[in-house]
Amino acid sequence: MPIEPARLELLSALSRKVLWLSSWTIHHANHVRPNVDGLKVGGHQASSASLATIMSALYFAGLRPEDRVAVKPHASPVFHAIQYLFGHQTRDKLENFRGFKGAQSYPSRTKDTDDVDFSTGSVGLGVAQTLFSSLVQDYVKAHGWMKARPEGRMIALVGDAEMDEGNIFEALLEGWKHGLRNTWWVVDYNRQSLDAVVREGLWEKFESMFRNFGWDVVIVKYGKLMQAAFAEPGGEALKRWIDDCPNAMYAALCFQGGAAFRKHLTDEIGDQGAVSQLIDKRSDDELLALMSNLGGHDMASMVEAFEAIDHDRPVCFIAYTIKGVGLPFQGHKDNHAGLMTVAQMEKWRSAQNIRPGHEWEKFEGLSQEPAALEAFLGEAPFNRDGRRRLTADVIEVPEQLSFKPSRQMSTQQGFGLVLNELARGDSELASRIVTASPDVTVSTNLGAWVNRRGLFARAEKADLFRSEKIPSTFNWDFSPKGQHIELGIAEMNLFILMAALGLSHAINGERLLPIATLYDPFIQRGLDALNYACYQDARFMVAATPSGITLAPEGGAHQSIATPLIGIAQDGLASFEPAFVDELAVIMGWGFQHMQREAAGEGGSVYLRLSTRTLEQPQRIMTPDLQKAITDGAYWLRKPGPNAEVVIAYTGAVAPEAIEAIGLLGESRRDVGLLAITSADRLHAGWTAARKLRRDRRGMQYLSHIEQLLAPLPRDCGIVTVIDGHPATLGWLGSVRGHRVEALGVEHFGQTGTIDDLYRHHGMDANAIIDAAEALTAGAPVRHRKMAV
Ligand SMILES: Cc1ncc(C[n+]2csc(CCOP(=O)(O)OP(=O)(O)O)c2C)c(N)n1
Ligand SMILES: [Mg+2]
Repeated sequence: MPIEPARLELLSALSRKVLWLSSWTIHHANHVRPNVDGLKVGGHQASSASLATIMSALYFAGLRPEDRVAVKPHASPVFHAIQYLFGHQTRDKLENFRGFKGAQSYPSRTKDTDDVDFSTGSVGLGVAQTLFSSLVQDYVKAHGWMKARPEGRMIALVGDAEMDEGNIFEALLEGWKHGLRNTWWVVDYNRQSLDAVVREGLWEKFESMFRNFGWDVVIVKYGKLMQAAFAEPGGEALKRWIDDCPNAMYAALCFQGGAAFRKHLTDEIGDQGAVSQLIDKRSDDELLALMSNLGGHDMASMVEAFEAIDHDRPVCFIAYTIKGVGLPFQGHKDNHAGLMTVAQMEKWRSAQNIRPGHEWEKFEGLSQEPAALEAFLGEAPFNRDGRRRLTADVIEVPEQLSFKPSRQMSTQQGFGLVLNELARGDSELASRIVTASPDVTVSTNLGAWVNRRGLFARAEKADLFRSEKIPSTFNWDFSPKGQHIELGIAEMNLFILMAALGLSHAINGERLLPIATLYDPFIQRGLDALNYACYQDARFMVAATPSGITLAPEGGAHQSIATPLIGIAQDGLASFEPAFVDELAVIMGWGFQHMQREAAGEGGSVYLRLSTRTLEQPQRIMTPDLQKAITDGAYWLRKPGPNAEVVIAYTGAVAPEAIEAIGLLGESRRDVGLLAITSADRLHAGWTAARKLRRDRRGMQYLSHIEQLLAPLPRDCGIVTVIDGHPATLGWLGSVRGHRVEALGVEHFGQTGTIDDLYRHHGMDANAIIDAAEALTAGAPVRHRKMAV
């Protein structure tokens, strides 16, 4: 339906205002704000201008409150300008764009105070997140939790060069498998990236690819001015010229202006007849206005394109735009970091009737009645219900999670047993757990959980092997009530799905407790998406198994060395590497609570680094004190005496080697102690926090957990640390109280063999631990473990 003229006028005025405010925000940050040294920012003015009309069409007309948007990173100033007009962003924060606590360079859910649905920054990830968020909405709906809430559309504003990111293609494939709905991707087809002009004909590739994956494709190429000109005599030739014009040439002419267009058009299609007339009857300015009236800059075309969609199929809009449209560097290939000079800005300001000192006023320079504009903004469907961030109640977690114990177990097995126990029960906790795995469901021990809880799909699909009565250990039935989401082998998808599931409380008002399983080394394959999920404060649990070299004959390609360091360094992720299953059960219980803590600075996601190595399990009562020590990161498995000469601090699957070494050391070294470290990450974070607290509040006596544990050790006691991972993970322990440390672990890839072979090879068997202890202590040689035969 054609848009009413009065509405179009208001929308166009607001869109011009958005372009002004976003450009002024960047200009202000660079030229007006005091102390701008070092804050010179480009990368925004041109990239933002590209989307000003499209985003105005969405936010002021097309969007509904339940819709959710991922805005391409460099359109952040446009987003903030729109929020400012809505009254959700302050002038103060705009004036402080990119400054400390100011509006963020890239829209951020956690750091911006206006209504950001999905953070963006690392290109490609926000795009995929909309797809997975739509699947999560389907999940919530199928489980009967949508109540009266209407389905929202998940919308991404995508840069054309952003489409180069592989994770988008991985997501597309997964979306197709799951019958994706309610997802719109609007490609800002300005044919420019950061460095260059994009390849010719890229739109055709996009079109066929999206159609292949079951998407509708809407191409918005010509604005209304263009369409009207095409209908004039000679218009056909003009259209043909536009279609044939190479991207780089079109961009260059947009930069050069109306006269340059005139010269090229006249030289190439001028006919002394209708075509020449079409060109000649326009002034240079009019000709430039016509030639830059691509669909993405034409309010009426964009609103009509959005409003024409009356179905829930996924849609890709390819909207033709000019990077930097309306600004002096429009179309220039170097414009990504381009900034208007003060003189250019002055000129542009007066052209828009904006008085000096009135730049931030909402309706300055617009001829429409402020009251009419204000009323229009208040009635915009998207803005009607105010802020759209939802909340959900906390799901209760039992005091202790149980599991069927046996004397010999691995932590990976234990993980399956804890989930199996949850799956057998009917707790609210179990009903809110959603698992997902990139094709390693069974090999990471999720099988028992999936057998009981089933796989998720919007439509029932029975396991054919079961219906054919062919014996199989696993029940692979899909249903809308299923609680496991089957994914193909793409770890990026896994973590973006975690980001989507782990924000369900804020987006759908329904809390989910997502658990991802994967092989530990492949954390690195999905690392940017994991980081992205944490950056957005999504809440999830990752069980990564098998890990380290302990997977031994499984092979060098699957060994992980760096992941314990990732566990320490990744913000928003509490990392654990338990040795025993009773510890794991405690950590998982704590983890489900941690995932739900939402007070400022509290809570987060959880990473469990697990192992396939079967260990003799300790027979002990789990006391509250022990529970707390496990989740704080460490406890004495053997308490050192007052004159301890050496202690061994171990993490994870190397526990038997540490225990054996301590037994042998005890014969000739005094008061030896054995420290079980369940989380180097929590220990380190606690230590840092305590030091900061003591600095901030002088005189405060508070000691962190690791400081308390190490406090009784004599000054010259040595510490041997050992982990199946990089030795730096625990090497810092010596700095806590000034003890000397020998840090053992893995620094080189790839050797395969038995666990004994590899522990010996990497110097982390009992003998190596003893050697390290001897290097730290004086005294008689220690009896070594028998050499392996
Ligand atoms: C993963 C990642 N790599 C690189 C960048 C740096 N970067 C930011 S924008 C951009 C190019 C953007 O081009 P396009 O998506 O077409 O957006 P436009 O600027 O044309 O609006 C690049 C390479 C990034 N933000 N994220
Ligand atoms: Mg581009």
